Amino acid sequence: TRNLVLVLGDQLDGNSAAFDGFDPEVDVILQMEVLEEAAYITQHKLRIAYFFGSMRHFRQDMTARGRRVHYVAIDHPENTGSFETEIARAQRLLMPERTIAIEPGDWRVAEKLRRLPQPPEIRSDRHFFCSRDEFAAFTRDHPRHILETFYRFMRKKTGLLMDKAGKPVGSAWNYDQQNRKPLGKDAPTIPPKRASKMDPISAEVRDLVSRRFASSPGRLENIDLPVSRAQALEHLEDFVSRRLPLFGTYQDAMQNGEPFLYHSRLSGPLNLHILSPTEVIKAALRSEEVPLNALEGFVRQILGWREYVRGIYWQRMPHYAEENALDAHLRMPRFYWTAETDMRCLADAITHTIDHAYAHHIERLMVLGLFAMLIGVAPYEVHRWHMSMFWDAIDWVSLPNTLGMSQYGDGGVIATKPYAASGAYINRMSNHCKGCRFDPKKSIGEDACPFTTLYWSFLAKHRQRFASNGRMRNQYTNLDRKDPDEIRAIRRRADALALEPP
Ligand code: FAD
Ligand code: DLZ
Ligand code: SF4
Repeated sequence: TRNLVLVLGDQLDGNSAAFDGFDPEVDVILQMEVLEEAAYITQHKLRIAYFFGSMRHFRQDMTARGRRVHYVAIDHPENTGSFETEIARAQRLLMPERTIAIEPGDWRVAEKLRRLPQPPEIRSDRHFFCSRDEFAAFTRDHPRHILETFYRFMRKKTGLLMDKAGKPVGSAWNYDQQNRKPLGKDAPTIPPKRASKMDPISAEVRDLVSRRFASSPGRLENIDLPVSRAQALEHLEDFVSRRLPLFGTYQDAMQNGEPFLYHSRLSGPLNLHILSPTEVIKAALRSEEVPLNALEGFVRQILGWREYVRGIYWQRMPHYAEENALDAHLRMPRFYWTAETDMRCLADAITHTIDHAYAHHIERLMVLGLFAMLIGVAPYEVHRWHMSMFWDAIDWVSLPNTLGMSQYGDGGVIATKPYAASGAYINRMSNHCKGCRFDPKKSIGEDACPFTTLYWSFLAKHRQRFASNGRMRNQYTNLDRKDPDEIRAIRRRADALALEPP
């Protein structure tokens, strides 16, 4: 063997830089299913199934292209169960002149590769619009490198949604004010969930996971995720034609019993590199029926947020994982694994997570993440739970979103203020509160909404840090209208709620 080309579970792109100069006569691909990656934190059955299913379909695609794949399946008798030992075993077996890989998506794995006795040559990952070096240069040139600055920089750099004169198409950079509608009574019918078909490989993986990972969290029934390149492309087309036109309008909406609404569910195929962000954006731009508020909103998520959090991750790891600006130390409440809570919004978002290894962005941020921040869960614990439960979680994207955006653990790098809100926000954006035993308007009393109690208590507790933040002025003005006795009662109830959430 001349080159041994490592393809990790989140690198399933046959045209990645690892394949530059690939010669099928003398080069071999190495793919490994290893127990350590499914066990270093406990993981949702669908997440394990999604990785194994996608990896096995990638092997099939590569073989069909005439490339040789050395594939170590999880139940191969000689499988030693970790990347280090499996790479060493393959190197002994195949005796390559060189081992090649692209940057992994996890700092922990990158360190493992770096420390191997025969470390691979690591190539930069072309999947992303912005390389790590470019991001470093961007932050050097823009000391206040918030998302909005980065996003405009990326629009100009790529020319996406820019007109010939170099101005943003439609002459505004964003249409957020049009993108905050709740579903409401006269909302259109939500398109049915798109399910990818079961094929023999997926069936084999389903049986494997139900046998070997029976005690892992989550349900396996909804194993209909796009695992192959062909399925992912169909899924993309379906999204563009049926959901994208209303993606913007209902981007922040929540609806009881409706996990997907107008969201794309493309994070999985994107993060495993089955689809490239360029082709996803191009598919969206090709459609003529998509209004600008939807198009821009969608492009911003992929060209802006996705690239931005990756940049921050690689720039700030490893210390980023330890940041804990609000000094929060609780563990995740037990109901995050079971959905057994009286809080209807949380029960619904957790049910989506258990059933689909998925919740959409606002559920992750303004329900699941918000409650954890308000009671004071340690930010890394929230990230660990998120890594356990979501099909699309990879360290580079989960950590900045969870620890940074949702928990304010990084002290304001990703978000310039904490995403703190009361039950009133959830009530405005969803239909959860009507059927809930709590009242979103109340902050004290048996039926007071825990979010509302905890919100005021959070503001009072962190007054020192946030009262001078101009973007939080209104929030503090409202807090200051409250009577000190009421605030004392709120804080007492908040302490009790944090210890024993209902
Ligand atoms: P859509 O709403 O259809 O959005 C389209 C695409 O935009 C997504 O597929 C995704 O690729 C991209 N995108 C949107 N928002 C973000 C963002 N903030 N960061 C990066 N990409 C974004 N996304 C992940 O891919 N993996 C994670 O582990 C992850 N963890 C998160 C944890 C928390 C606490 C929060 C608040 C957000 C997290 N996100 C994560 C971002 C976002 O919630 C998901 O990308 C999105 O919900 C995936 O569903 P979708 O594909 O239907 O997204
Ligand atoms: C998440 C995951 C799982 C469950 N299993 C594997 C695996 O068996 N083999 C593999 O190559 N990758 C797996 N992954 C993804 C890794 O945990 C990790 O996210 C990436 O390797 C980082 O590049
Ligand atoms: Fe959630 Fe509070 Fe509304 Fe109940 S009242 S659904 S706990 S926001």
